[in-house]
Amino acid sequence: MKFLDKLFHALRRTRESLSDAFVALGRRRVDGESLEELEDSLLAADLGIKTVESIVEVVRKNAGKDYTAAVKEHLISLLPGDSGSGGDTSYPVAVMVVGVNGTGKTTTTAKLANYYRNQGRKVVLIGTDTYRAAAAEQLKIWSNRLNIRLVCNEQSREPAAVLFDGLTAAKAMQADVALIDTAGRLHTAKNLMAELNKMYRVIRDRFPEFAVRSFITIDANLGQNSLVQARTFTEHLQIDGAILTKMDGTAKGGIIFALNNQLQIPVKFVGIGEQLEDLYPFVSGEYVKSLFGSDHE
Ligand SMILES: Nc1nc2c(ncn2[C@@H]2O[C@H](COP(=O)(O)OP(=O)(O)O)[C@@H](O)[C@H]2O)c(=O)[nH]1
Ligand SMILES: [Mg+2]
Repeated sequence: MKFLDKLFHALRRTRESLSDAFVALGRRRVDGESLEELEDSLLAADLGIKTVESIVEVVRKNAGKDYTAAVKEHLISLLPGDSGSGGDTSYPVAVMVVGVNGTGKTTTTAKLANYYRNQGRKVVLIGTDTYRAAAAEQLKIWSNRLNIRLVCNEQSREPAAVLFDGLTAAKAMQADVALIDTAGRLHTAKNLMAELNKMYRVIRDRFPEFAVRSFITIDANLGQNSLVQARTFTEHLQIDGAILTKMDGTAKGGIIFALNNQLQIPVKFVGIGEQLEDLYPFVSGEYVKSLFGSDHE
């Protein structure tokens, strides 16, 4: 299956939740009542109140005309531009993958390793989730499958120390990309943020030759709740982009609009499955086309 077809397939439920709303509207006259129904349906797709209100406004302004085209254009304008698509950066780069447990950090770290390697980059994996034995094991399996070097230390209780070792190895190997899988839970969110900040400083102060990027994984299934989680991270850490995971199979994919709008975190990648290649470097025009998808129908 071609990749864009796969993306289209993965977005099916979100697309249905959006297009159902417009199909219902299309059968009726645009008036107060039908617009209110549109608003309710769009809210159910987790677009967030601000985004929904702006869409309804576009429909209202274009009532009697082809408002679908205007809505598509409007949605594209709400998404980050394509210049920042994927993981663009200078090299070498240390990429921290942060986020709440279960949102897909470890899987995404492996997918990113695959992505960067396919771009011709030399990659190292660093496993700093030293709080759970299973975490190291999971990353080890990916590293074997990818045949990419992994630096981790199950005996260590010091993520920053493991990171230091990992970056030392990355430097010695002249790696282009060091991908850092982090812990998602400590005793408190405060401890977690302090730990992540410490790691950030290790890169910045001890390995200044590395650019730093931190990406937050956000589970699309959590809808608006995921924004609350993400806000905690952005309040404490420099976050350069979001990776929206598990977009396959969810109807709540509208969250992508709220994310850019409310938290000003540009989406860099979208996870559309559990395999290594199931990572989509985000391009807004393509994405919106997949969400409405008349080309494929
Ligand atoms: N369907 C689907 N599952 C995903 C995706 N990303 C991660 N997962 C699954 O989500 C679960 C948690 O992922 P994991 O990487 O362990 O999360 P972590 O706790 O943040 O490291 C695993 O079962 C993954 O296979 C995705 O894009 N789509
Ligand atoms: Mg993990």
